[in-house]
Amino acid sequence: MGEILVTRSSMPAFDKYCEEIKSLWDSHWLTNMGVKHQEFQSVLESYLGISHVTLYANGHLALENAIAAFHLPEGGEVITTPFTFASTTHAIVRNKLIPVFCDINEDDYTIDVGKMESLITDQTVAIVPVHVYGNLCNVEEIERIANKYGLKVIYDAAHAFAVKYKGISSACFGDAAMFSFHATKVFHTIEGGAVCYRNDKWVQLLNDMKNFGIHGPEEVAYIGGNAKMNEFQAAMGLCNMRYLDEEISKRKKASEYYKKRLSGTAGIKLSKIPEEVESNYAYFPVVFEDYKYTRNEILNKLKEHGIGARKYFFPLTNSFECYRNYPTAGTEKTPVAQHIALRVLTLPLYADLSFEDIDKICNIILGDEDEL
Ligand code: T4K
Repeated sequence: MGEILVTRSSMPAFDKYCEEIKSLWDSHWLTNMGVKHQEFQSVLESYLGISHVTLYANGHLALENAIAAFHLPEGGEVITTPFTFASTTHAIVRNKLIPVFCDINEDDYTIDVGKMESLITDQTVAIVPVHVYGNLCNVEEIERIANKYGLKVIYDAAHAFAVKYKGISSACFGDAAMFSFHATKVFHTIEGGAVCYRNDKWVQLLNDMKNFGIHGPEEVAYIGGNAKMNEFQAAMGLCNMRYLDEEISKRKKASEYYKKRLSGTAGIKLSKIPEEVESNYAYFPVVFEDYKYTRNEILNKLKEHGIGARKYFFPLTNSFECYRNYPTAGTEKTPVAQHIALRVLTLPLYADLSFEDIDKICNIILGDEDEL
C-alpha cells in the first residue's frame, strides 16, 4: 500500500478538463477575466445565492483584498482566532491592522463569541472569524456583536465552501466571506479563491484591487495589484463544480466510517455536525485527551506506517516567531486554543480514501496493530 497523505486533490476526468480548455487553445485567450472566468463567476453566484463573487488567483489574496476593501484605519484592532492557517493572521497584519486573538470553543474550535466582547476597545474595527475545518462560527451572535459595536465582519471561509446553515450558504454571512479553492480543498481550481459579498460598490473596487486599477487601455484609476484567476483555473472550477455533490457524498461516507470506528473510545474526541448545518466534510479533526497515546505518539506511529496525518492547527498563529513582538501575541491569552492545538490531529480525508485505508489508520490509533 502506498503513502496515505492528509488529503489528495480530486481530479476531474482528464477528457472532461481537456474539453473544457479546448476553446482556450483555439482562442489563445488565457487570462485577464476571459470567457471561462466570467462563466465560472456566474455559476458560483447562482450556486451560492449571493449577489457578487470576485474571483482570485488564491484564497490568501482574496482575504487580503477583502480586508483592504474596507479601508480600515492603520493600527485598528481586529478580533480574530489564532487557531487557523498562517494566512488569516498574515492577511490582517499585511493590511497594517493589529490582530487581537480571541479564544476558541472546545466543541467546534471556532471563535468563542462569549469571550469576544471583553476584547473590544475604541480601536476595534473588524472581526475576522474562521469557519475552521468547515465548522461554521456562531454567525448569529457575531452579527449581533458586530451591529452593537459597528464592526465589519469578514469571514475566512477558506474551509467552508458548500457548507450551509439553515439552508443559507456560508458565502452569505458577514460583510464578506472568502473561500479558498486551493488544490487541498473540497472544491478546487488548482490554486484559487473568491470573495463573496452583497455591496454593489465593491464590484469595481475589488476588480481594481486585483487588476492594477485598470479601467481601459489608457485609463488607470486605482493603485491595485495583480491577483487575477486565470482561464485554466476557472476551467478547472467549472469542471469540478459538476463533481461537487459526488465529492461531498464520498467524503461524508469516509467521515461516517471513521466515526463508526473511533466514536465511543474514551480519550478520543470527534467533531459533531449541528442539525441545522449541511457539512462539506472538509477535514476530520480528532482530539486526543487523556488517551493511552499522546497526539504526537499517534502522529509518529501513523508516520511509521506511511500515513501523513497533520497537526492542523499547531502552532497557533499567536505563537509564530514573526509575531513575537506583538503585544497581543502569546498563547496564554487563548488557553482553549492552546489546549486543542496540543492535542488535535487531522486524519487523512479525501473522496477516494478507501474503508480499508480508514481501517488501517483506526487500527493504529486504537492500538490494534495486529489487525494491520
Ligand atoms: N485561511 C485558511 C483558514 C486556510 O486554511 C488557508 C489555506 C487560507 C486561508 C489561504 O488559502 P490559499 O491561499 O491557500 O488558497 C495547505 C494548503 O496549501 C492551504 O491552502 C491550506 N489553507 C492549508 C490548511 O493546507 P500545507 O502547507 O499544509 O500544504 P501541503 O503542501 O503540505 O499539502 C498538504 C497535503 O495535501 C499533502 O500532504 C498532499 C496534498 N496535496 C498537496 C498539494 C500541494 C495534494 O493532494 N495536491 C497538491 O497539489 O497548506
